[in-house]
Formats: sequence, structure tokens, C-alpha cells
Amino acid sequence: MSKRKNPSGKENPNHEICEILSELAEYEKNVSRNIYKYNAYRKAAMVIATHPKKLQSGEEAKHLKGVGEKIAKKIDEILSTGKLRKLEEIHSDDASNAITLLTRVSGIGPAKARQLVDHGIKTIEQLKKHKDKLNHHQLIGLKYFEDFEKKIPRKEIEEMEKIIKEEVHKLDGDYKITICGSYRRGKLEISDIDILVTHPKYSSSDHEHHKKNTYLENIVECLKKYGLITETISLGESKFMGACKLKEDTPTRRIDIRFMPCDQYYCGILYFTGSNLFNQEMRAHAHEEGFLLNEYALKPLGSTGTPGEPVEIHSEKDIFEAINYPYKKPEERNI
Ligand code: DCP
Ligand code: MG
Repeated sequence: MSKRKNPSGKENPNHEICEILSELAEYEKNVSRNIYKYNAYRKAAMVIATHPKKLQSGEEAKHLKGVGEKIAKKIDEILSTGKLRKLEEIHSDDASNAITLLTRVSGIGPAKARQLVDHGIKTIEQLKKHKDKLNHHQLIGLKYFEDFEKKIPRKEIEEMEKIIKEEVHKLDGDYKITICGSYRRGKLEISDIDILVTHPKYSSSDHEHHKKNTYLENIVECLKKYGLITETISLGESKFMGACKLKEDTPTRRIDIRFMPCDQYYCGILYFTGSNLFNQEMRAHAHEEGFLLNEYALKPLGSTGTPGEPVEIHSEKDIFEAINYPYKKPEERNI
């Protein structure tokens, strides 16, 4: 059996257990829609993935943070039989397989997937015959179903980054652009492109005064003209969702661009760099230190629990320092 690598690139001697727990997590998210269980399985899979030794029993696994009685029992079953009955049952359930498949289409969430399955739509082929049931986003998801599933090599995003920065800076040299997500965390294979943009002339007070701005619209128009952006899923003042294509022979990729006021930029970068789990842990730590941290701001919590005025932030490091959290480089946030 192959030994897959863990998040820090080392061999993972427990990869079979991790794969099963991750599958259970996906099942809870997409089919049962139990986010609490989804998180529990994901956390356990992550902590086990970074455990350097092969686990011998569920009891041993229980010493790891995030592994409780129920997961320990499952680990025992996997260790002794090489599989998990619960997962075998899930695999043999038609409706569950169909829901899992349909949620792979960009724009189709667990609720929509269940609805489609209830209408008897269970395959991509059948979905193609019922386009009337899909909204604009889901239609694009369907059109590029195969392309959007392909991982993006780092090199390809590096090339796009260069073009995007060059073209956007021709428009206005003051734009600040950061590609976040797993790309910023140093991953070699990335699922989509998450870009964060700001402009020094636009702050949250402008935003609060509902001052209309066209910063994002201008960027999207510019990259469409260049030929990089090929599809628009949605476009607002602060968020663009769409698709892009670098070259004739590269697949169409999902791209999101967010425009944020300059004083919220670093909280935005921190959030959109992730990982998801890292954000959860950092937010929990912030809370213990008496702060509210989200994608927009860091606010101290008063004695009654009401958030105060945002702390002034000029870098990602400022956020870590303010909440007494040891600084982690983006590549160290792959939990
Ligand atoms: N994010 C989050 N919570 C969510 C969704 C997103 O904290 N529910 C943040 C953390 C993610 C970032 O946004 O790292 C980007 O979201 P992606 O879903 O694009 O995830 P990644 O870029 O980390 O991984 P991938 O390569 O799969 O896109
Ligand atoms: Mg991403």
C-alpha cells in the first residue's frame, strides 16, 4: 500500500485511516449536512496525518487532540479489518453517491444536490438534460465540470500572477494584489485561484458611506479584454466569481477576486490564506485573548462581550502580535 504524504510533506504511515476519516467528513458535510461531525472528522484526520508513527490502536489515537471515543472505535475497526462497515454502507447507497457526485459541480451545494436527486437526477449526463433546473453559476460549473476538477500546477498560477499584476498596474499602479488560498501556503497543486485586491484610496469609511466604487469592475474588464478571464459567474463591488484560462492548451480554472478596503486588507489576506482549520484555531485563540477576529477586522471584546473599534493593522504580523499568537508563515498554516 502506498504511503501518502502528510501536510508537511513527510510520509504518512496512517494514511489509510486519514482517507477513511476524510471520506466520512465529506459524507457528513454533503449528505447528512452535519457540520459538527464534518469538523470532528476533519480535525481527527488532520491530527492523525501529522502523527509520525503508525498507530497501533484506537486507545493510542485517543491521546491525540481531537480523537474521542467514537473515532477511536472506528480506528480499531480499520486496524483489525482493513475497512470500515459504516463507509462500506455509505458507498453502497445510491442516493448518497449521487449527492456526493453532484456537489462536485461548482455552485451545487448539499441542499441543491439532494433536491436534484429527489427529482431522479443522479449523474452528470442526466444533469445535462435538466439544465432548466440550474442557475447561472451551476450551468458554468456543469460546462467546466472536468476542467474545474483538475488541479492547477503552481507554475501556471505564477504565470497568471505576473500577467494580472502587469495588466492591472497598467490600469492603476496603486492597486495592491495578493493571490491567497493554498497557493500562498506554498502548495504545488491548487484547486482554484483566490485573489485579494485593495486600493489605498478606498477605506472602510468609504464603504460605510456606501460610496460606489468601480475598482473591481475595472480589473475584471481589463482581464477580460486581455483574454485571461473568460466567464463571469457573479460580479459585485467586493466580489467577483468567474473562470479564467491562461493558454489554448490549459484547462479553464475557477477564479475569485475580492476587493477590500485598505484598512481591512491584512485581515482579509489572513483569512483567505487559510487554511480553513488554521483560521478556526486562530479565531478561537483570539477569542480566548478577548478579541473578535474575522475576515474584515480584529476587534477587542468588552467585558460584556460587545466588540469595540477595530485594532489598527498594518501587516499580518500585527494580527498575530495583538492576540499573542506565535507568527506562522503562510507555508506553516497548512493544517
Ligand atoms: N475559508 C475559510 N472558511 C471557509 C471557506 C474559506 O476560512 N468556509 C478561507 C480559508 C481558505 C480560503 O478561504 O484557505 C480559500 O478557500 P478555498 O476553498 O479556495 O481553499 P484553499 O485555497 O485553502 O484550498 P484549495 O486549493 O482547495 O482551493
Ligand atoms: Mg483555493
